Amino acid sequence: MSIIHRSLLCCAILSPALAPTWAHAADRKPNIVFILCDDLGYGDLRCLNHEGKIATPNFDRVAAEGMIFTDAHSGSAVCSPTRYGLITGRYAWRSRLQHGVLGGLSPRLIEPGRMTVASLLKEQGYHTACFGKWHLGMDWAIRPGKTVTELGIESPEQVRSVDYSRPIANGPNAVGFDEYFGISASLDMVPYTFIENDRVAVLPTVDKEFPMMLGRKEGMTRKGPAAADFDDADVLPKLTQKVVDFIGARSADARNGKPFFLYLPLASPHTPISPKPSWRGKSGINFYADFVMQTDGSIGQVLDALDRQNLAENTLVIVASDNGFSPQGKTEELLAQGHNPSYVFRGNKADIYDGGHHVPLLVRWPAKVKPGATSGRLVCLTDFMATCAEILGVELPAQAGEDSVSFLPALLSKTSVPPRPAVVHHSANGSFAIREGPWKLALCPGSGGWSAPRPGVDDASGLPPVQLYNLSDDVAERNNRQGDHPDEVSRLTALLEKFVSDGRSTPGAAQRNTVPVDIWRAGREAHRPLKK
Ligand SMILES: [Ca+2]
Repeated sequence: MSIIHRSLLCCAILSPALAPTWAHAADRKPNIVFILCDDLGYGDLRCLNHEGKIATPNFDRVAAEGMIFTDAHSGSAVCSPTRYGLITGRYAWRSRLQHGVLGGLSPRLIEPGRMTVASLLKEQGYHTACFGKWHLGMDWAIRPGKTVTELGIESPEQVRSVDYSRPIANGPNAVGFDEYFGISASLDMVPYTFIENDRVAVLPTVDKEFPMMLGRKEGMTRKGPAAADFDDADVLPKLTQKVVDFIGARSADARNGKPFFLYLPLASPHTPISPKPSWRGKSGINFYADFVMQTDGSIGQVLDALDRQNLAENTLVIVASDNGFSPQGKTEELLAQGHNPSYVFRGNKADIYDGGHHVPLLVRWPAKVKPGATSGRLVCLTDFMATCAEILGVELPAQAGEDSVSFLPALLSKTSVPPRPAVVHHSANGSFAIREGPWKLALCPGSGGWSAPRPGVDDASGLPPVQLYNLSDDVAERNNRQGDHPDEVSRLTALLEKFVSDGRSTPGAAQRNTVPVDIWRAGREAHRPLKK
């Protein structure tokens, strides 16, 4: 896919004070490290929640040495669709995946030929690597006569459908990553074995399952094929070591004009919540809080590795979460200690409420970003792609990054940063919301996810079919203003309909969604009376 270079143009349109710096920086592309935590709540980080009760010195260090975004959102309230949006710059609800998540055996979700952040950066001369939880599907060798669920978690019997000894097609290597090491999906999904590029590292020869939270009897992960030596608690340390080794191995090239892009989608603090023995009890709260602390420790190891190699100055480090806090971390136990993992937001993971998708976003880039900075800019994780493109002075083609808006001007603390166009939110059951300025319109009567009113569980037929909140005076989304502001409801609905029909929410030529999109489906279903 061709990319229009505009480095010269870039210098011409920048302010005179900035142009010489940019001209120099054009020779020194930054290394880029994106650390995506799994189910980490906004309120779990001390730097974002001063009332928080979990020590997070390394997250706090990234914030202190860089910029905090206080109004950042994942493209979805659950794992797979957020990852799709992060990697492609396009909302996942334009893809085949209209609700829920993929399983560990699901086929590839990213459409063939679609540009990804990795393919973009590879084309720009980067060495690209992904270490961690993929959860975007890959084409396993399916045994003759067998099937796996295409757009959801496989059934228990389908775990036997795959010939694990054969290569896997269309995984991370097929969408721009030179190197891949990790697990195919969430750590509570089969198969329990590492994958190195297109092969399982160790053949699964036994069946395993793990406690959803260490030491608790109330739930286990899905049972299925596992490598004999695979242990859930080893995943975070192993991924961390991989990254530390990678930074060491790539440092000479990185200093000599071959920068790296490292995408590190951690599997923590998602279930199975299994901190290593050395972290157990550290928080004094529960094993979830301990696991957050261990995740923080891993981030510290990544930062230390960059320091050791003298790469920190020109490495863009971004830390975020793929969705809000999951109640698997035991909300009541955390609240009892005065720790609200969802901060002041309503709901949690899976929800259309902000607790579902209002996520931490911390960015450190000493060469460019002032330390201790805060931005209230509305950001979506889909914006990563356009941000990378602007850093490199390239223009995205019309058929890439359809929902990606660069936040580089905010990072550089430019004084006149145009506001971001409205952001579309999406919940686990496929409910839509649109947010512009203080207004947020949700096209469903309840949470669209796991908190009350929960679709299919709580009867929402007596509630208004839509919810309109003014977040400037109602950040907790308690006062539905849809009846008072029908004009806002109409305006935001029309804007969302336009984003859908245009196949993009950014300026540019209209594009096609991969499948037809019905923005009312999930809300309509949730608004029907429950069957007795
Ligand atoms: Ca997640």
